[in-house]
Amino acid sequence: MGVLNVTPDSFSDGGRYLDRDAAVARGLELIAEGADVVDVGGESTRPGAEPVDEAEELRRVLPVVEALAGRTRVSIDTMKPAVAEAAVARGAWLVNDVACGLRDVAAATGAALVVMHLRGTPQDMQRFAVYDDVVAEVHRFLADRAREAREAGVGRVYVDPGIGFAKTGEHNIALLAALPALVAGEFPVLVGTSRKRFLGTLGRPAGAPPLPVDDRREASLATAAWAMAAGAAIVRVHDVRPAAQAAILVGDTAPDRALEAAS
Ligand code: HH2
Repeated sequence: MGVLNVTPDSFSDGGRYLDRDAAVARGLELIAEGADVVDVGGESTRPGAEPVDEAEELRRVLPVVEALAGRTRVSIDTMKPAVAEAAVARGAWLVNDVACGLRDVAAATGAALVVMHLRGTPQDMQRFAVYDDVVAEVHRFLADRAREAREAGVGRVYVDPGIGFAKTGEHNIALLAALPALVAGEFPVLVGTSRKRFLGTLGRPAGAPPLPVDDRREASLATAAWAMAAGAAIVRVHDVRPAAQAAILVGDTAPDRALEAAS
């Protein structure tokens, strides 16, 4: 899954694809690099991000969803029911529900759904990064929400531990280490680590500032490869080409594609 943020303020690509044509061109580039799904978002969820008005979010994402939907599977990354509904009406296949509020839209429209773990809102979520047992609590939350979605009539439900959402670096690492247990559950797993802050702190002295976003690519790829090797069905990444290569290496794609790539 390639990330396409049609926003001025996303933490790693904010402002680069705010223009419709630039966003569509980037979406086509992600497909050419090997993305099977393009995740279109019009509102940043980074810690402290400013909320976006519904009309503005619709204006940002709908033309991009519409242009890409005929060419690949499109996912809509939103917290607003009206945005999810309009995007599905324009061809989106998946509702990426980062705030656990869009189950009924997916059920009513027939779209697939991602249930992601989050506490609070992007504005205040880091205040809630307190757990007795982060793995048990997140896995239980996901299983409960995913079963509810299935019972509400959603046909395909993915679960996502929400790396970086109301989590410390230690929580993120514990959840990544526990991916095999999540994969062993009932629902296919989606994981998004790409360029996130905690990757910039790995191996750094305590108190040192995290590495800048552009220096988190190697750790992003390492975690994507780990997630695929652990059996994640979808990894959400900004840098699709290396992740697609890693998918072949870990045998995540059909053997004939791996063979083609090797010849
Ligand atoms: N992470 C981000 C946004 N959406 N969706 C899912 N399912 N899982 C994630 O881990 C996830 C997500 C944050 O990354 P990004 O889109 O790059 O930044 P921003 O929220 O600032 O637009």
